[in-house]
Amino acid sequence: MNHPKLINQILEYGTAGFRTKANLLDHVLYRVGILAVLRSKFKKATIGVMITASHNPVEDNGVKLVDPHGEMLAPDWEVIATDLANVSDDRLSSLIDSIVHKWEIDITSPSNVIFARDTRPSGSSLSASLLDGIKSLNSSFTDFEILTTPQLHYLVHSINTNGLYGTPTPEGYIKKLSAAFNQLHSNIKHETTPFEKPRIFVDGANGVGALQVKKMSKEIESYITIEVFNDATSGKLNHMCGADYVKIQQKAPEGVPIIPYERCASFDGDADRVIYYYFDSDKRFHMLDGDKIAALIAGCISDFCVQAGLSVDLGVVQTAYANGASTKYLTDTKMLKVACVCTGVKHLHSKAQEFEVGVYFEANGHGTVLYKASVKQKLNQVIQNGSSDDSCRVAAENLLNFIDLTNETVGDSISDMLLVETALKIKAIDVLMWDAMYVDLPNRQLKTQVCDRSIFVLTNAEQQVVKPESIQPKIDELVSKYKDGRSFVRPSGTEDVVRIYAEADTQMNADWLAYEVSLVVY
Ligand code: NG1
Ligand code: ZN
Repeated sequence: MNHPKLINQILEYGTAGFRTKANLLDHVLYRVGILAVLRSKFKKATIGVMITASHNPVEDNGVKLVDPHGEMLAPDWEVIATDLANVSDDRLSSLIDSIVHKWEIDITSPSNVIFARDTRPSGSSLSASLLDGIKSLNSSFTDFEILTTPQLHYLVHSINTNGLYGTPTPEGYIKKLSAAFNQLHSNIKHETTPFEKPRIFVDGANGVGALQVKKMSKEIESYITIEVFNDATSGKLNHMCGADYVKIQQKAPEGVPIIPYERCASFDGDADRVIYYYFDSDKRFHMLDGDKIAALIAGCISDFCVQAGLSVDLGVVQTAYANGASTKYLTDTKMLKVACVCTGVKHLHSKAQEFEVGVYFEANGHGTVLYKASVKQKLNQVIQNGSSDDSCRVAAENLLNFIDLTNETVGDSISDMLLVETALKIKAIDVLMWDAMYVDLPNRQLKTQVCDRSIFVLTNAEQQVVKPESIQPKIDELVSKYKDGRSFVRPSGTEDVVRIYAEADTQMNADWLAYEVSLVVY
């Protein structure tokens, strides 16, 4: 038996696919290879497989499937994935037969699987196991080796649209984004504010994002200087650096110089999240997270639409982790529609699809923008009509390039960073003015281990506990003691913990509220 299952621990395909210690994953990767081929035959399309554990420690690894249009695996196949990963070796072949039978898969039809991995040392042997699984069903495949998660999503979508979305190569990805960025920046002219060429410090989390952003920076160096730190040459992946570290610790990563008012961006280990930050003249740290990125980008798109004379249905999708001040700013000041959904990209992505333009971001910096085809048609119409108003046409062109600069398949550190840089330039604002859009409510996120996190049943976009019944009244009581208080708990989908979130009028109060709530669930 190839890649025998040597552990009894049950692994579940969750929001991040399978994720655990790398040394427990060999048989899982082999079986995911088989799963990807079956999915490819079923969908009659190319399927992607990404080997990564994102922001988690370097000893962990994980694997997730990418569906034909670069989206997450459909929920009904998450169940199949879980079954395949956990079945005993002697029942594996009969389970495969029953999947083929139940889903009426033509096993003789062609299939194609593409895969890539992040920079984790365990990645190459896990990708060999995956390949054995793919080969066991004689599928065609391409190993793209080390890429960011969003690059793989881009490739899957590009292949399945025959290159319509972009040239289906890693170089095609760099070219598509850099061409859009250069075009936008050559269009932007500020008569009154001659901006210097901007500079940004990137914390690459010692991962794949550092390698890829260096390639990108060469293509766009006429308009921006990107200096990369924590660039995977020596430091440990995600250790004291990266987007998750910065967001959760609310402090700067190690390895990036501290220069007041210098814009800095931290990526995570597979480069699908980005968090901005800067220091003021007193060397005080200020963070601009996914909520602030969403506010900036949504505002910029809304301005483009107004200038192009278009009315579009634009909405912002958040989760309960969004800072209360950001929700208030978007609804009260910007008058935008805001939806709150359960944590996990698939929930945000599908809600965003309901809008003509759906901007979705998790506070942790994962997000993107989705555009309905109708928006692109309307913009092309404005350009074709040769509007007498030149600013109308320029705005339409700019928004079309903004769309091309967006990785619409999934959150993307590089693409999102370039969108932010473009929005700042277009609005002629610096990081301070961006930060001043609204003031974050002080907040704290904690996590705690519990005996069995599966006992938690939640409602209202995971903001209230239904079961165990005793918990929610206690949280409500604690929250009522704090000015501007808000708090919720939810079991993590990626770690064996329960997360606690709290915000309040002062940092001390947010810390206390989070601590007190953690005692309720402990
Ligand atoms: P869990 O572990 O379920 O909280 C975390 C993030 C999600 C999402 C997933 C996938 C927070 C609070 N949670 O999920 O938003 O990004 O990882 O990686 O940031
Ligand atoms: Zn990630």
